[in-house]
Amino acid sequence: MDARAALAFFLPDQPVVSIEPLGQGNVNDTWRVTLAGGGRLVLQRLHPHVFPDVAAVMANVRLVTAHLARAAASGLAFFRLVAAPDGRDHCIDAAGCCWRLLTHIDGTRTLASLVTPAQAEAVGDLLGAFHLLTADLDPDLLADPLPDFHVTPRYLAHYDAICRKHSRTNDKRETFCREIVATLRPTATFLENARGQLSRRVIHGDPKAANFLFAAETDRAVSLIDFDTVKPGLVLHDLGDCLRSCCNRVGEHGADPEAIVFDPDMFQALMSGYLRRAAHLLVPADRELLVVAAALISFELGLRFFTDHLEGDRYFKVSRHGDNLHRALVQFHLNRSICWQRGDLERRLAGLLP
Ligand code: GN1
Ligand code: MG
Repeated sequence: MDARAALAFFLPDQPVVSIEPLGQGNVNDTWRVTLAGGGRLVLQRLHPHVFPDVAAVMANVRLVTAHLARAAASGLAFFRLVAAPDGRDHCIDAAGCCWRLLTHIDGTRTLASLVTPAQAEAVGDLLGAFHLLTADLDPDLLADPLPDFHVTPRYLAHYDAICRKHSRTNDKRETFCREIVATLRPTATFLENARGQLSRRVIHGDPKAANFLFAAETDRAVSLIDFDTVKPGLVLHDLGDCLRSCCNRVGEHGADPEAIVFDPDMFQALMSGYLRRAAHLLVPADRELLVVAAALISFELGLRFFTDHLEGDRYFKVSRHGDNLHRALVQFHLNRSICWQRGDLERRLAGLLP
């Protein structure tokens, strides 16, 4: 099925003016659809290998979007699912791919990476709002479409299995990655070992910079998108992922991985936005392990990119072989930058806490 055929399923009688690729997602395919009346919608095809349990993903998206619909009054607007005339909100094509249609949030823009502390503060504020708005949603009502997602030791076990299958090359960058993984291996269990003391809740799962929508003309963050990874998890999975993404001003594809810096001013701004709204959601162990979580999620994502590179780019989209190796280097250098600055970051965080 192609995008036009999928649209005909959802909107059988609506003339479509254009269908253009949208965003830079690493996994799914997304298009912006413009209808004859000028209305816009977002069409998506889920990656069948990454999301084998489509029913679980769709059940979560349905539950969370309905829950967030109450947020309209708070000045935030979240997308909704658009159903076909027969009421179905997704369809599976002959190749086994899932298609769905979403409302478009007009008057907004995305940023592949953040550049100003004001943007980071707005993101922290919105992530806090998302956690508050979903605080009364029992995490156990959600399905778990990706059971090992953010369980770092599982990614490490998979990496080990892949290394056993593939012989080593002499590529210096691959050697660097292997050494980093060997060095960081003991840190992989840090969050898993502390699970009992950490807040478990509904998480977004992927609150990277590009998943926040900003108002077209200002640095106000007005929406959070991409709910495929919404699931029960740790608040530190979300904060760690948001920090590793938003405090890296050159983004995940930064030209020179060795020059990647985790920006402490962006960290302070993001956390001040989050804490102003949602400080009471964090327990003492969440606060103690926050900087560790940012370092760990950087390591984890680097490990995921590097493993996918070794496996032949089966999970993350690439334009050429080597893209995942480059992305892995960026995350490993980011981890180093966080570790070098840990004392300063923890002092800054302590200064923000009530
Ligand atoms: C993937 O597909 P996208 O771009 O929303 C990945 C995230 C990573 C992110 C890094 C389901 O997200 O975990 O943090 O790339 N999503 C999945 O850009 O694995
Ligand atoms: Mg995502």
